[in-house]
Amino acid sequence: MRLCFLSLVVFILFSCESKNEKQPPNIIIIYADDLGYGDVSAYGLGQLKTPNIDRLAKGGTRFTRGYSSSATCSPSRYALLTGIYPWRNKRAKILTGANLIINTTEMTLPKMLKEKGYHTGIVGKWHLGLGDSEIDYNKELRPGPNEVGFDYSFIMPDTQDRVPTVYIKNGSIVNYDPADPIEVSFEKNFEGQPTGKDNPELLSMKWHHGHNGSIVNGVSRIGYMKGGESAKWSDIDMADTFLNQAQNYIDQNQSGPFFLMYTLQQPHVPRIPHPRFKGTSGMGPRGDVILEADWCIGQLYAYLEAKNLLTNTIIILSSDNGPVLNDGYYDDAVEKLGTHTPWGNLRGGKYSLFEAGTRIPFITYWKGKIQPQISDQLVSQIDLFNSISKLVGSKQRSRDGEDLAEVFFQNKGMGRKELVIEATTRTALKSENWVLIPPYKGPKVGPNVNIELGNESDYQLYNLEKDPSQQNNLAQQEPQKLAELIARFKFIRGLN
Ligand code: NG6
Ligand code: CA
Repeated sequence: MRLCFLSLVVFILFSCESKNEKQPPNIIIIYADDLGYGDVSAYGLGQLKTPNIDRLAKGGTRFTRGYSSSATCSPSRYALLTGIYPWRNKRAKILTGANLIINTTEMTLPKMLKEKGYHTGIVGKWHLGLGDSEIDYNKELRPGPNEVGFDYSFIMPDTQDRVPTVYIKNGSIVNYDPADPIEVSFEKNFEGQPTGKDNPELLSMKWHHGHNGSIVNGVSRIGYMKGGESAKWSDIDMADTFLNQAQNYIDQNQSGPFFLMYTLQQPHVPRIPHPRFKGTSGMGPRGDVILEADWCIGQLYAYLEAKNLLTNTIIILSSDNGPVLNDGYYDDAVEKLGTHTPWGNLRGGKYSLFEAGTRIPFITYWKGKIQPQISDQLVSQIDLFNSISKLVGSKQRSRDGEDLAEVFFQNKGMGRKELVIEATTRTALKSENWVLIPPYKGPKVGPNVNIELGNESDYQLYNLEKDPSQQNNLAQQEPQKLAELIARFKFIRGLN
């Protein structure tokens, strides 16, 4: 009898083991919004403490030369999901109330994973557009995430600073009341609706530039909105809402394999932490919401651990673009920064062609599989499609990504040799340790945001190995290198 019982236990253990071995790993991409290279303490360059991100960084591969595809949001997200350079798609620009910019016939990361038997979900910020003609928020909002490969979606449509300030679950507005229809305009206000411009007395956080439209929860946004009272989100609860959604998604799909995009709203403006985090960083709301995001990541990690999912789940953490302090509200981001350096030792920030625009925290973590390592291989989010495709045994390959599965998930192999990055429709080339920035018209420093954008009347050439902060333009001294990189840049971009 006892023997019989024992062999049953052995059998069960063995079959669980072999099921896990055969099943491809779950994949979670944690994607922050405007988190800088120096904002994560594991990078050792700033003052904020992010212990939960650090745990992933210290237990996995922390990339020192990991790039987003663009220095702004929508283009980076487009490239991550498609493996296609955003500058190939005219509509892949910062979106405001726009239509979906991914063609529903296009191959995407979640579609590819679905083909391999994954359940796919996205929770958090979307910012890739909705619908294919004029958007009516009182109807199903399709096509959207569910039409480009996600089985489940719980999203905010654009950003916290844009209307409509509502969540959308699988194409429908959460808590929608048909008796209170939603109207949205980015051109003009609806009669009788207060705005940040006309009613500053109603604001709990004042706008600095842009962001003077409809007021929701004491904060004025980009655009105008009327109706939808019961559907409006609570900003202070957003982090908890997305975390709970992410955990529910994992709970429901724990038999796996699942793919979850957990797209955090922090630290994009308006920065409105839950009161639990208010004042915790000493750096004002920007620091506080980063600590809030870090806490959420810790909670997600603990949840996976409690469910025994850690050894069969890959966690990839990154950010859609570099940091910005004043992005449109008076929120003390500049005043309370102290000695913290969100951009680390890099030049520029969000919107910039300089390094801090696109070089961002980039970490891959897989307990027991990826050994702790700091990697200086050149990698980009645009490579995740091909690399994950390789990992799960799919034959799908995107046009612009490279297969860096070994670099991302196996502590070996070589990264890219070269990469084109984008910043508000301008592009630049990274080639090994060199950076080429073509001449662009426009201000050297972005008005209001006070970030060096990379615009110069002539070519700029930097050697990052010797000059990580891009202080010495070598275009004059290195004519041969310059000519070589100009030729490569024009070739890749198809310019002549
Ligand atoms: C800009 C907004 C900025 C931010 C950005 C998008 C103004 C003046 N500025 O147009 O606040 O919302 O768009 O950021 O409105 S991103 O991270 O989603 O790309
Ligand atoms: Ca962003």
